[in-house]
Amino acid sequence: MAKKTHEPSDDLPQGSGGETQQRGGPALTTNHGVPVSDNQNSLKAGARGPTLLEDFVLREKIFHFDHERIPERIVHARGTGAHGYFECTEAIPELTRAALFQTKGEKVPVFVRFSTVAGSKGSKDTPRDVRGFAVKFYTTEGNWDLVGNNIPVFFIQDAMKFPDLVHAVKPEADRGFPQAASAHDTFWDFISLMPESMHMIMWAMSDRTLPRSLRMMEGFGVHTFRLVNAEGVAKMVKFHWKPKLGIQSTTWDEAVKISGADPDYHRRDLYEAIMAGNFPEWELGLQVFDEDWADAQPYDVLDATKLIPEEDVPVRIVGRMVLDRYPDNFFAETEQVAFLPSNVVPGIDFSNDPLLQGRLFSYLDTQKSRLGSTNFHQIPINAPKCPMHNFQRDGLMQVMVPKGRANYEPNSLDAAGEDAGPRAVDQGFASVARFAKPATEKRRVRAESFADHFSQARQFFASQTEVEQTHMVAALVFELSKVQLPHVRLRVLAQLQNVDPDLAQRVADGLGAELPPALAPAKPPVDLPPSDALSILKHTPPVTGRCLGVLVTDGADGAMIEALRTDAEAAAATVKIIAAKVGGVTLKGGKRLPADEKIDGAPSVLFDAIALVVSEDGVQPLLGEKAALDFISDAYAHCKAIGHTAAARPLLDKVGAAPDGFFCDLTAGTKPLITKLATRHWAREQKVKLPV
Ligand code: HDE
Repeated sequence: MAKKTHEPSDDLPQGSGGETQQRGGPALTTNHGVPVSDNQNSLKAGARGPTLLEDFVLREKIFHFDHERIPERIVHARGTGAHGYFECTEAIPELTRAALFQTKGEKVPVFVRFSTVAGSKGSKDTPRDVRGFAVKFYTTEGNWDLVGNNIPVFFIQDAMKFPDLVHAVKPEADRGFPQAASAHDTFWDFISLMPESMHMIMWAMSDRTLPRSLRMMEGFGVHTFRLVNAEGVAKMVKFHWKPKLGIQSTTWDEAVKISGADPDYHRRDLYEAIMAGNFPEWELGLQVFDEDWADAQPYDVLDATKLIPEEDVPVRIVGRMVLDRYPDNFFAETEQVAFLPSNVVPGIDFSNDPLLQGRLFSYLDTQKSRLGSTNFHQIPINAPKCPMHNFQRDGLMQVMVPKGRANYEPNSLDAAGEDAGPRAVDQGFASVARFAKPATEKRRVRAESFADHFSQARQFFASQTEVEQTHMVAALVFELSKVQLPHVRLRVLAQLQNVDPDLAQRVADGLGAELPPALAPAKPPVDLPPSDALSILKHTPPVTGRCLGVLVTDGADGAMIEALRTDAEAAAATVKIIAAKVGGVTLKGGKRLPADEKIDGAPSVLFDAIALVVSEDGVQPLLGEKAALDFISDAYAHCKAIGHTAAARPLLDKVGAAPDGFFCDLTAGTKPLITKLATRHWAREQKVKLPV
């Protein structure tokens, strides 16, 4: 007996099968514009018969789906982006003729992509890793891409070593793990054999690789570039991004726990900030110097493992960047954006840095395998916002339709009244004619001036506070504990001896290893003066942009919660309400307060400080709830400010949280807690003995 077809009936909600959904919106069509009448069912020979090959609607839909993924980036695969603008705050025509720096107050659109380096696209946001900080400026004279990192130096000096570095840090070739982690044999094996990496290792093992937020990290162009003015006079330059919110990091224990609680922590934070109108902002700064000055330094400015201390060349602020719009579509914009360090505009030029020179090839080349066509520049996110004309033609996925027959040059078609096409112009991009240091022979060598691998590594360590130094020791001990080859561990220790014997000894002690003698350095290091700009904790960041987690129970004081909210908002910080159930609590007086999060879904690692607005009755069930106790003990261990009511005392006692200067009695006022949102009481670290 033939089965009946399924008719829309009351056992199914609208749109769940069989029927066409009735709602507004444009007509659904195929990719070729044919209106589609049924988006629920394939075309079959009878209700239970085979699907027909003729069903072009189904075939097109599945065909497109099958090819939705594109290769992820070789490095920096995981990222998030935002639109915004760059505004020139100081015109510098004397330094550069770049259009975006000519007039104070002039703005150009930008697109920024932040990324981790080692992990795959689907990895977590908070590994210990360098962060990419890539900015595309859509200027009136073409796109300028400043493709930098949140650390001012790099692991290697020559592009020749980049594939080796990346192979070493990525999951090991035979076993396919670890994901998004440098704590394994092959990475440290490579590092221990590449003393030039030691300066970068100091940065990587510092809290810089554990940013609290993408909004709270610096950015650096890393290489030395050049600025060229209208007269053709060139100066050397390093680019810096300084975050308005200051620099802040999480602790290692927090980063590990955040990756479980919210693997999207950084992208969510950026999204929420922009959606709430709290637009992240950075200042663009320049360190400008000339070649004579560069020649007089003990390091080579063409060596990307070296920085220029800000005490030697102050950072001059010339602009600001505001990110005020989240992408409409992640794939179309953030995934398809293609950054190229070779994208410079008239007025900006390269240096001979051998790492930069290699990058000038790599990024153009990689887009072909990632985006599949030489026409990737036509994708809207990559297309310049100024006129673009040339004689390049055709290729896969060409979407422009050039008119006429002028696809070569020179031509004299204009003599016949035809369009002859574009022509090169005097004011176009022109390379600086002189090499920084003229090369006279073709040679595969490393310049002698690149030989000091340790002085700046030592300077970085010496510039940190004691707390930061302790974090670095702990990071090195953790990473090397994951190294299974004992000779690799020992070789790293031998390299660390050249950075700082005390650091090396502390790491050896942490590993339970004998400290081996120092490996002979290519050039003996010297003691450079410490630089405060290299430390995070020597600077106090503003409260702006921070988030307070408020744990509430039934019977809580609604006025206190309101006061916390008002004070936080006045300081441009936010508040999230956490309760046993997401439905919320009944406040003293009977009013309902909905919660933003359920207690075990929002551990305190997601907040900058916590407030315990609990009642005496409400506290009792929490005393037996692990998630509530962890909420408090973690906030305590991570040295965060804790605001509380008197009723919260038993909770604090139960987790052994002994009051100190970062405990705030909320009955005495809510403001003191808010002022502590961006700082930590590091002295607690000694008491808690947490892995830092
Ligand atoms: Fe990259 N790098 N890189 N890199 N890099 C890429 O380009 C490469 C280096 C950086 O959000 C790739 O489009 C080489 C330094 C960022 O899309 C690839 C060398 C710095 C991003 C590539 C370096 C960076 C990339 C992968 C040594 C800091 C992400 C996908 C010669 C100044 C950009 C892609 C985005 C991405 C090559 C070294 C930063 C494979 C060969 C130094 C922020 O082309």
